[in-house]
Parts: sequence; structure tokens; C-alpha cells
Amino acid sequence: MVDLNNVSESLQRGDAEKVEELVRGALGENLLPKDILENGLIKGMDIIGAKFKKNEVYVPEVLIAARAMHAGMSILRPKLAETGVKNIGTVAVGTVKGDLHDIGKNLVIMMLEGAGFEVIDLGIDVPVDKFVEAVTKYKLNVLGMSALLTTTMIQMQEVIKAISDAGLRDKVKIMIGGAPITQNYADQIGADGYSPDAASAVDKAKTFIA
Ligand code: B12
Repeated sequence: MVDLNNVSESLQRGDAEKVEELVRGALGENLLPKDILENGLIKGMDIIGAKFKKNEVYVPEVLIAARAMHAGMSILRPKLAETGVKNIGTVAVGTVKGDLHDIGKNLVIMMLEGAGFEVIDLGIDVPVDKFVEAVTKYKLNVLGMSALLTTTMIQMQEVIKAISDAGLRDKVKIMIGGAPITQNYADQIGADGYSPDAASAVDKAKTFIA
């Protein structure tokens, strides 16, 4: 019997091979993909995230845990799609121009995918035009922007302005995040929402499509 706590613990150790093996095993035992995701992978990543905030683990540990999460997700993703976690909305997420930080963005993407969103990863260092283009190209419900630098967060305002100028502001909900971002800042630049972490980003995206 695969114990999902082992999935969570292997993920926290960053043991990608073990995570893959346990996820395969759990699927073989007919555990629900949604349970494996929530009680194994996401649980482990949540614990790492909380420890990171308290400085109990550092960036390398976060990175290898995220890699293990990816490994588990690669096995789980097709099954999630099959078992009726259907596309509940389309979201594109990118890190703004000048900014190369992508660990948080990737976590947000993984959590959104796990919750049943179709997610387009726009990558890092994304220019304003590419965000604007994505709105119509992918018929987005939600556009997410990430920034980790105080010098790049101002790009978010540029993107929102460009989307308004293109006459698309009422077509898409915009949510923003990253360490220097606050609800106050989101209000100030006219974003529809802000989330401090990946789990609440999913809740926020769900409220937009409800
Ligand atoms: C890892 C890291 C790097 C790595 C990035 C690797 C990578 N692939 O991402 C490297 C080494 C490349 C790097 C480079 C730099 N970095 Co750096 N980096 C960090 C560090 C240590 C951790 C960031 C991280 O990954 N956190 C973990 C993730 C999980 O958290 P997160 O990103 O906050 O994401 C969560 C939430 O914010 C939210 N979220 C994130 N995005 C989004 C998006 C949406 C839509 C939503 C809803 C939510 C959301 O959900 C996420 C998951 O819970 C931070 C310090 C810190 N404590 O934040 C500095 C930090 C961000 N870096 C900093 C600096 C200065 C730099 C450099 C300029 C350093 C230099 N002199 O070269 C360069 C800039 C490069 C560039 N142009 O981007 C400063 C920024 C200072 C500031 N106020 O602007 C920080 C704060 C360090 C410091 N204390 O000085 N960095």
C-alpha cells in the first residue's frame, strides 16, 4: 500500500525518482489522482513553502523539491485529465520583463494545473506585448503576472495599461503575485486580485471564473 505521506516526505527531500515511483504505485493501486495530488504532492510542497518562509530551508531545497513535484506531476497530469478534472478555465502566467525569477511562478502554474485549469506558461522576462497578445491568442479567462524585484514590479502596471489601451480590459481578469507585491499595490495599479502564495492563487482564479 502506498502511503501518501511518503509521497509528501520524498518530495520534501527532493527525491524525484522516489516520488515518481510512489505516484506510479499509487495509481497502480487505483488511488484517485486528485488525492495523490492534494495529499501527496501539494501537501509536500506546502510544507516546503512554509519552511522556506521561516528560513528553515533555503533556495536549493525549494528547487529540488519543485523538481520532484514536476516529476510526480508528469506521471499524474495525463491521469488528472482522464479522470474528469476537466478544463475549468484558461490561465496564462509569466514573469514580467527584466525579471528572471521563476520558482514561484512555476509553483503557481503547477497548482493551477492540478486544480483543473489549462495553463499557458509565458516564461520569464516577458515583454508587455506578449502579455497583451496572449489575452486574445489563448482566449484567456485569467492572466497572471509574477515579479520578484521592486525594479520590475512596475512592469505590471504597463501591462495593465497596454491591455486597457488595446480595448481588452473587460475580456480578462488579472492577478498578480511575487514577494514584493501586496494587495495595496494590486489596487493601486488596477489588477483584479493578488495572492500571497500558490494555493490562494488557485482560490482567487476560481472566484474569477465562478
Ligand atoms: C532564488 C532567487 C534568485 C535566483 C532565481 C532562480 C529562479 N529560477 O527563479 C537567482 C539566483 C537567479 C536570482 C537572481 C537575482 N536576484 Co533573486 N532571489 C531569489 C530568492 C532567494 C528566492 C526567490 C524564490 O524563488 N522564492 C521561493 C518562491 C516559492 O516564492 P515566491 O517567488 O515569492 O513565489 C510565491 C508567491 O510570491 C506567489 N507568487 C509568485 N508569483 C506569483 C504570480 C501570481 C500570478 C500569483 C497570484 C502569485 C505568485 O506564489 C508563490 C508560491 O507560493 C529571493 C529571496 C526571497 N526570500 O524571496 C531573492 C530576491 C528576490 N532576489 C533579489 C535580487 C536583488 C536578485 C538579483 C538582482 C541579484 C543580482 N545582483 O544579480 C538577480 C536578478 C536577476 C533577474 N533579472 O531577475 C532580491 C530582490 C530585492 C528587491 N527588493 O527587489 C531578493 C528579495 C533577495 C534579497 N533579499 O535581496 N535570485
